[in-house]
Amino acid sequence: MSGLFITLEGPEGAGKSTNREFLAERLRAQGVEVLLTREPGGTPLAERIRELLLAPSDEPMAADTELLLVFAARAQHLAQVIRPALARGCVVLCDRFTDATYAYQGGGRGLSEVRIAVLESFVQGDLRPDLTLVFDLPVEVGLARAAARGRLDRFEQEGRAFFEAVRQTYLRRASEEPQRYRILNAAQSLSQVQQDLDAMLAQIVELCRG
Ligand code: Z5A
Repeated sequence: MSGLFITLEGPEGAGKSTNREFLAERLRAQGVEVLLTREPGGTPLAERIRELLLAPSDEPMAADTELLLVFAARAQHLAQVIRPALARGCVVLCDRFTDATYAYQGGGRGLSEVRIAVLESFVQGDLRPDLTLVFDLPVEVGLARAAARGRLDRFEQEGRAFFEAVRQTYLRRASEEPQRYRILNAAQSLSQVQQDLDAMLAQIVELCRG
């Protein structure tokens, strides 16, 4: 078994958190050693940076500050959790990673993708996910799910155009590199989404076994 890096991505309320547990359980049942983690966060220090990123504040956060905080948390997460787990041969299942930076800070905030790519190389070197599952759904469906949960975080307070740009960035990136991405229709019922994940399982286990 060799280490494998799988990321879960998608706009608001797409069901990543709900489905990451499901996928981890399915993989463990196949004898795969899975480490479940998330971004921003995944270590105590990176979780503190997450709090800074998500908390609504009277002082507007500059887009560059947001970008640098995201990558600062990522550098810590890579050093403390992701790289050591991959070196041990684990399958790392990560809820959001750098595709989210391209989608939110690039698409949503309008920051240059070239600048994001520079930071990506600086922080990650050559490390990229082996497989990325994009949970895709119309913006209004995702926002309704997020709103039903109650209090909105700093990102969730953005408008529809922001989330449309986020969604379109994910879809564009997936179409540019189809061998890395799998798109799931996350607007379906949860049981249907999980049937679709089950249908991909054999392929994912095959990848895990190298
Ligand atoms: N961010 C960034 O800007 N740049 C970066 O580089 C990174 C992140 C890494 C935190 O991420 C924020 O950080 C995020 C982007 C930014 N923006 N926001 N907000 P997060 O992943 O922790 O937060 P999130 O995207 O808001 O998560 P989420 O809204 O919880 O989405 P989710 O995990 O995909 O959904 P869920 O919690 O599994 O499901 C949401 C609700 O829908 C829940 O009540 C479920 O029971 C329900 N649900 C799920 N699936 C279904 C189906 N199929 N049918 C019906 N209901 C469903």
